[in-house]
Amino acid sequence: MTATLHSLPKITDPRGNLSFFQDRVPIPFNIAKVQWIYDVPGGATSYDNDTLEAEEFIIALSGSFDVVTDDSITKETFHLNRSYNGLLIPQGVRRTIENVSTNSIAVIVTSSQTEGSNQEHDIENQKLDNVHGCSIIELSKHHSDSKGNYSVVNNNCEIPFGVDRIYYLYDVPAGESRGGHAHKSLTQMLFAVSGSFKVELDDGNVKRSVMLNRPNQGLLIKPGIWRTLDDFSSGSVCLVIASKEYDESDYIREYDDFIKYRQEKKFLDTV
Ligand code: T46
Repeated sequence: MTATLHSLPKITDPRGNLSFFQDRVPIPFNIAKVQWIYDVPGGATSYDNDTLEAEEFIIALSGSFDVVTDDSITKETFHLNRSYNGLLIPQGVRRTIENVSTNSIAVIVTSSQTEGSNQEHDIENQKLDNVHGCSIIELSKHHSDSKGNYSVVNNNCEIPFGVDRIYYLYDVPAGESRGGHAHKSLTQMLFAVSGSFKVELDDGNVKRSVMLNRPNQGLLIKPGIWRTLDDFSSGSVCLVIASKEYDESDYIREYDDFIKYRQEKKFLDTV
């Protein structure tokens, strides 16, 4: 089995670009672990896969790098430099990331978790939360002088839910804003893996603003919270780890409907 390149959807509008993938679409596995590599010194060689038992999907969210694969018969080099292309590494194939450009971000999604990472969280059946229930979670920043930094999220371990979908916002023009809606049941973590942006949270009563500007600092957004993202710095990338697959019927896109939804849901929670 050799590695293969896959194109991801690239949804372009005046607010920038959005690409996404989810469990088994178009990757052939369920997402178990997500890691991102950043602050890698230009030209460095970085990171082999830690196990040959897992499948991987690798994306250059920013900048570029080579992925050199070796299935013990053939060695191949893939140059990744587009946010909407991903490289699928099958089980049993060794890989190394090389020739990393300055300021690049590599995202590696894996089909198995880090051993021992099985802390369970229960976010189902929660009552409607307010903006103060949306916390900032600081992930460990694993560091090596020659290889840069990386952060890791395992399903239900570092974050309080299992990952079903990943999407990211990039090439957002200065002055544009994204979001401006709420979700009925989706929980998400937002990371500024490059640059910075502001997130305004609104539970219908209280508004709260959070600035994200560190690749290892994520904002947990619970269901039923209106969110708007703006003040994107140039070259910023918002990586989102989501608890469910894409479903347009989960969105509340009109603010009046959101206020009605909050009022009705609060009533139901109290009976
Ligand atoms: C959120 C903020 C932070 C898909 O087809 N699949 C996907 O996984 C996503 C996320 C979007 N789409 C489609 C739906 C729309 O036709 O892509 C188009 C743009 O989506 P939207 O206008 O919702 O993009 P944003 O940036 O306003 O909102 C997104 C997420 O949708 C939302 O969940 O919280 O980012």
